Amino acid sequence: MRFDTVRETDPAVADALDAERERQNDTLAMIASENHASPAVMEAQGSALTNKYAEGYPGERYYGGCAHADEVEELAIERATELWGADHVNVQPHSGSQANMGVYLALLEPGDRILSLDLTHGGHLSHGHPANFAGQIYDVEQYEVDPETGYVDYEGLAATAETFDPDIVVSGYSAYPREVDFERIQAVADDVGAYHLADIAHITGLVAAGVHESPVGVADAVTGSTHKTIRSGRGGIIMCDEEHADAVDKAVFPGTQGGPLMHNVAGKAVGFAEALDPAFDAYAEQTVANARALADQLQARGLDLVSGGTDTHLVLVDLRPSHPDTTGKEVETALEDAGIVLNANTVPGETRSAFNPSGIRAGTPALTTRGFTESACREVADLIADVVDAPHDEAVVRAVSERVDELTDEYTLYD
Ligand code: DSN
Repeated sequence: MRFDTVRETDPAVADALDAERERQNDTLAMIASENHASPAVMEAQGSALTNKYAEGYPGERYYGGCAHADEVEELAIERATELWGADHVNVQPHSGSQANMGVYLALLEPGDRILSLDLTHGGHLSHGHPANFAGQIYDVEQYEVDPETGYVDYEGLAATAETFDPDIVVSGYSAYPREVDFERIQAVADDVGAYHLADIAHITGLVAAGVHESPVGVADAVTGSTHKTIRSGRGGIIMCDEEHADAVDKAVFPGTQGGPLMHNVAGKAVGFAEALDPAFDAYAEQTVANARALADQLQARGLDLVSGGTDTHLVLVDLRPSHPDTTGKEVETALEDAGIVLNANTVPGETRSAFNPSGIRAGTPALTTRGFTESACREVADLIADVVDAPHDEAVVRAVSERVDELTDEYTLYD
């Protein structure tokens, strides 16, 4: 894709699109929620379905001309059902946050109580942060990770559930490197008569490949995003038992959304088919092996990891013990100058601000898509550690940048 047609009519946008493709080719994408979709997924997302309104569901649309929209949505549903094994799937949410909104609308009343993990401990805005709709519409209490271990404090969660009496318990996180014990959280929800929403936005691909425990069939509802570890078209998904199917569908449309983004649903369908190929299971396993290699080498270089390692696709570095005067933002900026793109992140017990926090989060889904294996990830850990040790040393940043150039040439992305 060279954006030749866009260039004829809109060179300014074509320049930006070309530059973004080059940026992705020439840098290491280590934002844990990002991945590189295949050319087939991107082509589907750029298709004529972007023009189509298809309010409703296959076979029951409010507009005419939906035959092909129906075909595509049915394929996405069929493939998602095969990947995750849910009774019912809704592929229309525009994003993971929209998927969560749909579940809340389906299962809760305004003012009901949500028990979820604190944002600075790895949770997500849509789990009830005061700046988010969920924190404004619902009554939110939060649980935390154990400050000693960095693992979810399951006992604290159970104790808070006893006193708070939530209507829903939310599991599944955005900056949590360890396997989530969905069965244990379900038991807490059962004890207090609450629903359980498992938000697997980050780990959809790991769950589909069987390298992380699945909450499907355990939790009342499972939400996810479709472009992270699962590497399909951009957007969200909801999975649930038949019991909640009708309420979930009505909550997505007409409850919280209008017309589905059918071009993105097409991208989901294409990406889900790719994920059904056995090669995807190997990809997901390699993603976790790469994150472990990254974690081991970062630790060998003296960096402190929340929870001491990872079971997933991401690591969370707490800079305070090893580099008390260096902030996550300083490291993020210096690494971007060197061609390694990750994000500054809050850490449990955060003592700085959300904009300039004490940690960095790094993930391996996109590097693994490029073909990186453990040895290359260990080298990337060394490059990151070099910059963490000297974020303002131009010679260090330049040396890392030169090595990144060699790595991106070796592990090619898009032609
Ligand atoms: N923005 C995503 C992440 O980086 O985790 C979550 O929505």
